[in-house]
Amino acid sequence: MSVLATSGAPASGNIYLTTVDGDPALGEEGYELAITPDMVTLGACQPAGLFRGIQTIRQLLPPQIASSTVQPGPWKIAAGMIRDYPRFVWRGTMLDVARHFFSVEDVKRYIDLLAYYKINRFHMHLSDDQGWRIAIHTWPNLATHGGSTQVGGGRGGYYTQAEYSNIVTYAQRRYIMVVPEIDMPGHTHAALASYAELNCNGVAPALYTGTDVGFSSLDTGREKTWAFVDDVIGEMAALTPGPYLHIGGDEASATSAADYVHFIGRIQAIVNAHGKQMVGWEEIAQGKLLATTVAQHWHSDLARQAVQQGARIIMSPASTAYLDIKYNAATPLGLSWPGYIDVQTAYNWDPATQVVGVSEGDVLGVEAPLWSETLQTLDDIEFMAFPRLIGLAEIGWSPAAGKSWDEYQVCLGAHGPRLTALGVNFYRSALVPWQ
Ligand code: TNX
Repeated sequence: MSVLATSGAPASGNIYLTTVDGDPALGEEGYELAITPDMVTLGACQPAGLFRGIQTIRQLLPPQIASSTVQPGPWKIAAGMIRDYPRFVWRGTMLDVARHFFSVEDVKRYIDLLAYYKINRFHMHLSDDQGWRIAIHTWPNLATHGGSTQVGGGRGGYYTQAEYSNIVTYAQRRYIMVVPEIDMPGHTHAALASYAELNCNGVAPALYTGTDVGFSSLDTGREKTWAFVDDVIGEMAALTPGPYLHIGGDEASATSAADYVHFIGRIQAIVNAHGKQMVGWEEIAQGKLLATTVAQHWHSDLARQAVQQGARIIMSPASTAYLDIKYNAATPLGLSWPGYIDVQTAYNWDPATQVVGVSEGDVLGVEAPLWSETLQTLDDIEFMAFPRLIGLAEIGWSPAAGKSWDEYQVCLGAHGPRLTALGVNFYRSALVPWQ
């Protein structure tokens, strides 16, 4: 039986949550936990802090508490005091729903797992050459035609705006901000295949189901393109309660350098006109950036140029933070273009020392992208994300000073029974002493 009561005078035997007289130094997400033989008191300044602290309580209780079936207990928790707050405000992961499409149910399940590890940003890669995954009312063919297939030629899919909003609300209730990405001016083949008038030659190409990159581009000199961009950004802004819209901007090798710079400047103004801050992959630093714009580092030193323009950086180095990269040569799923990323590599890096000229104060936070060229099911997602995403969550939350693989691997090993109880299809890396 579970009982939730509201009271200013909790009796012993309870778990007491309060934001009354919360310490402002804890910030938005920090919390204090006092566990005595009598009761558990969780205090925070903001509701988000209580939510994060509840995840800690869940993780302090025995692993069986996470089971979906009724367990006998007893539910013991060690006594002690915890004062805890994050190092970075942006602790994210990205899911590519364009190369392969994932259902609302699968996405919600993934969001639940993100919440358990205090991830607070969920970046959705909603469009790419192989698929357009969000209904845009002013350009309906994007979803109905552009979303109709996926890598390998299977049936794709798309979210209606109501379904998408449902995901956003679901995440919000877990204090996770959804950051939508519409990738432009490259990675736009699905859009070009959906509307003839977006193409230089006025002809819509056939849909694409391979895995090449860098071959498509919006025609940046065409006014129809700008009507399209403004409509899409406008609808996405209306669907987005958070301050950020991600415009992609990566691998635009089919766009000339001059057109690219022009494109970034103009789309940044459009994003701002719709009341949002632009986020883009670090290539956007070739354009003129506003200080409110955020660049996402993945594989070059362009992030430094973004910092020189006053922009802040999300650190997603492909060689350590990418969840779609194989753990090792034997991993059945994933890619290996930046090498392999075992569980130790995924944990052992520091966002403040990755790129020369990008230091702690320039870094908004960290994000682990999961590209889905080779991933088709929720089981596949879980296998690539877990346990590496836990390392990313740790990098984003804990101070760099206390970092130790020797200690971390033991803690991670203790999460084995928890992941099992949660039903997660995780990779049992031989580097980890699983319990
Ligand atoms: C590079 S990372 C890409 C994606 C691919 C990914 C595969 C980035 C901004 N672009 O288009 O899916 O590599 O790892």
